[in-house]
Order: sequence, then C-alpha cells, then structure tokens
Amino acid sequence: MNPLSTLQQQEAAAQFEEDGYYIAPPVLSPELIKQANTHVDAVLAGIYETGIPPVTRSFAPGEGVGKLQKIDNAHISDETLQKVVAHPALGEWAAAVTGASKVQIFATQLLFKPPGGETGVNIGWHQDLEYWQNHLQGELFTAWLALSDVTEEAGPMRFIRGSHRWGLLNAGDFFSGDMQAIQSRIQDKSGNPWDEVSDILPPGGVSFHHKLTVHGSSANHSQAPRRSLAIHLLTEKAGLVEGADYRTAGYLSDFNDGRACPVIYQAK
Ligand SMILES: O=C(O)CCC(=O)C(=O)O
Repeated sequence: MNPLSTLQQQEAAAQFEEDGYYIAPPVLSPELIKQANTHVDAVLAGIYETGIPPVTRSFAPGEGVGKLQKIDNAHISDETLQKVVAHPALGEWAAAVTGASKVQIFATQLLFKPPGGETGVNIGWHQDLEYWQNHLQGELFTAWLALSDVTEEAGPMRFIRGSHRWGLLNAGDFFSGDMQAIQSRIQDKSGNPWDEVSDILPPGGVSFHHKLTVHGSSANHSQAPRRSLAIHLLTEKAGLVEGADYRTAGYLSDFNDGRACPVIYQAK
C-alpha cells in the first residue's frame, strides 16, 4: 500500500475527532479477504491451525446455528487471521485516525451474523469502554474490518454520530435484543439527539470507532452471512488500570501476549 498522504491523515483524524468514527477506503485485497473467509469457516468449525483455541466463543463448533457467533481472539488460532488483523495497512489508518506513534492490538472478535431471524442476531447499543473500564484506560479504539459485503440489508454496524462526547454512560448492552429499550435508556441518560449512521463497507473495507461511540446493529436481512473482525486497539497513550488483573478478564485475558497482541504500527 502507498503511504497515506498528509491530507488523508488529516481528514481521517478530523472526522474521527468530530464524529467519533471514520470509514476508510477499502484496505485489504479481495484475494486476502477470500483466503480469510476460508479460514473463518475453519475456525467456526473448530479447526484451529495453530493448535491454540480462541480465548472464548459464544457457541461450540456446530452449535448456535442461526445465532450471532462471536469468537474472541480467533486470530491466535489461525495464521491467516493473524496476518489479516495485524496487516500494516490497518496499522497505518489506525495511526492516522488517532495520530498515535504506536498502535497495538489488545483483543479481537470474529463476528458472524447469519441472515434472517429477528432474535439472537443483533448487537445491542453500547459503548465499548463499558466492557473495558475495569482493566484498560487511555486511548482505546476499534478497527472493524468487513469480510463480506456489509450493505444496509446485512445489518451493518450503526454509529451514533458525536456520542463519543457524551461520557461513559454505562447504559448499553451488547447482548440485548431490545434495541429500542437500550436506545431509550441511553437517551434518558445523555439527553442528546440520536443521529444514526450506517457503517456500509465492501469486503476488505474498514472503519474505526472511539471507545465511547455508541454503536450496535440489527438483524441481517441479506441473503448471505455478515462476516467481520472487530480489532480492539490501544496506543502509546493507554495501558492497564492500576491493580487490574487482566488474566481473569474474559476476552482481555491475552493482554500483552505476543501472538494475541501484536504491534501493528510503530512510527519510524
Ligand atoms: O458488529 C457489530 O455490529 C458491532 C461490533 C462492536 O460492537 C464493536 O466492534 O465494538
């Protein structure tokens, strides 16, 4: 990939700061995405190339058909997924949106949203920091990489523009099916208008969102599964909450392990 121009970097950083998200041009090649999907299928089926199982998964292989499959740190189980999440092009954009000199992965989630159905396939409105606040602090954010065509019909992630300025509300719930109830709870707490933006991405496209940006997604009404990797990142301005024991912290428990948490950008 060509290095990003100063203008591209400035535009990305400005939008991230203003809106709490940034939708980048496609970053990964169709060939790599095709390969990645073959390896996603293997991990879903419980075939772990490295011999290391993912840190957690919502359903055992073969179970949870028709439900949202969430596999935490699938990249430790598979060399191709490792290559994808640590791709230097993602690192370049991640550094551009934050202005960071170092960007490192601290966890990933493989999300497989099957088509159809109204329950068990959405992701409730939430702020990511709700799930990290006991263990991590500072500059934390997420790269969300599309592995399939994420159209409006496919149940794309939706951001609430500007919500990264609302503070930590602790009113969300990733696992709730009742989007309307959570929206009301968040709006009651924040008192701000609700401006939804769909994160429409082609395969290989990536978006970035701030740790406080409210986001969620509805059911997949397209014909194909919605496939993605949420790659959670920290910069040189972030670290562990003092005294926090990350080893018992579910999907954060691989924190600082070399394979699970590669550095994907380092300024020269
Ligand atoms: O995949 C989605 O719709 C939401 C994912 C998410 O919550 C995240 O990337 O932080």
